[in-house]
Amino acid sequence: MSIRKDDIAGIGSQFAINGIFVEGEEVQSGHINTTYLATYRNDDGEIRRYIFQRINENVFRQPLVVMKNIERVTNHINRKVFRKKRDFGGQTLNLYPGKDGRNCIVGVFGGIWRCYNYIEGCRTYDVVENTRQAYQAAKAFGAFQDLVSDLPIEKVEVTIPGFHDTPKRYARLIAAMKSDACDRVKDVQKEIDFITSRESIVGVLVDHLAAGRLIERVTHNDTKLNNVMIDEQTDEAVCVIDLDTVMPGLALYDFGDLIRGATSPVAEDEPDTSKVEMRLPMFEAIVEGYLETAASFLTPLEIDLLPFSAKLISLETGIRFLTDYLEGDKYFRIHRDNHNLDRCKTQLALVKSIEDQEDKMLNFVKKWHRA
Ligand code: GN1
Ligand code: MG
Repeated sequence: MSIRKDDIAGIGSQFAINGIFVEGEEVQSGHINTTYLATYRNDDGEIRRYIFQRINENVFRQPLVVMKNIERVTNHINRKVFRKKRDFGGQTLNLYPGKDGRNCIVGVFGGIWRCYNYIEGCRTYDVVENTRQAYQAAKAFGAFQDLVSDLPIEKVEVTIPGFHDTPKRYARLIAAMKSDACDRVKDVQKEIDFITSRESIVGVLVDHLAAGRLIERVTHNDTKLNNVMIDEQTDEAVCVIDLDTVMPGLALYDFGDLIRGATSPVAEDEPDTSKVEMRLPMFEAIVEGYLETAASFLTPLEIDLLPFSAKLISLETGIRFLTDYLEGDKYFRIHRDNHNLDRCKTQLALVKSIEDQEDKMLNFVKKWHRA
């Protein structure tokens, strides 16, 4: 549901922000929440912009817990960034409280809303344009993991159980296939065959975790390229956004998702899958950027599994898109018919491209590791 400009002003009046409302517009970003950009003018004429976001309660069943996680993480990061004057681009993500002092408000038309500062002079990219952007994005997500590495894991709650539990995602796809609620299975046999022939890999990371060979850390869990604000002039990553899924997770989920989102020359929903490719130079740039900020806390097994995680998270995301397609497009927002199916197909094409290059990817990681 889209809301009117007056309504955006009404939402804004519930937050503790100064100035007079000038304008507001919806921002098309992300598949889950609804986002608005609002402009305010202060008494001295200065223009300030804010992001208002309505949390999708179908996806985030405990929005107040999501907000608690975000508040903890942003406070933790901002304290450290200011204290150490560490170069993190100067701008950080801040939550603006409601006038009642809480970290979110209940909107006049319902829903849970939060307000962030708009990060000025930056933009996001859906498709990576060069290796510098890939490197910068990876460095930013590695820095994020590093900054929260001393935040005790029990301070961050699980808001979507089993979010990156690939076997659970796989089981849900099989269930969706069996019930075939929308009579769509007949159109996706090729995709189903592709996925089921890879069943043996879905449990690899959760098995390592269960056996104690991998440990949970505070992770971002949604490291899409467009969740990094990149400085328009310098192409440097300034700030990581979209902290909704910050939860205990594996560092490898974040790395894998980065490769998924920042190596292909085309968007996630490209209808022509022949254009999809995991480009090795982008992979190498991401490894270098990520390890620059994350190598100090990663274990040798985590480093060895970097290429595998890229394959697994791409497969997992393909599974999720296909499941949603079979269930009737109830989770990811769609903008056209078969949108989730197109998204699934690009993910599977990416898995294939990764498989074709997995040896080279592993060689690169090992070379870096020895250096
Ligand atoms: C969703 O909200 P957005 O668009 O950043 C999803 C991610 C998927 C991604 C695929 C909470 O992210 O897990 O990887 O779409 N977020 C949630 O594009 O499910
Ligand atoms: Mg998101």
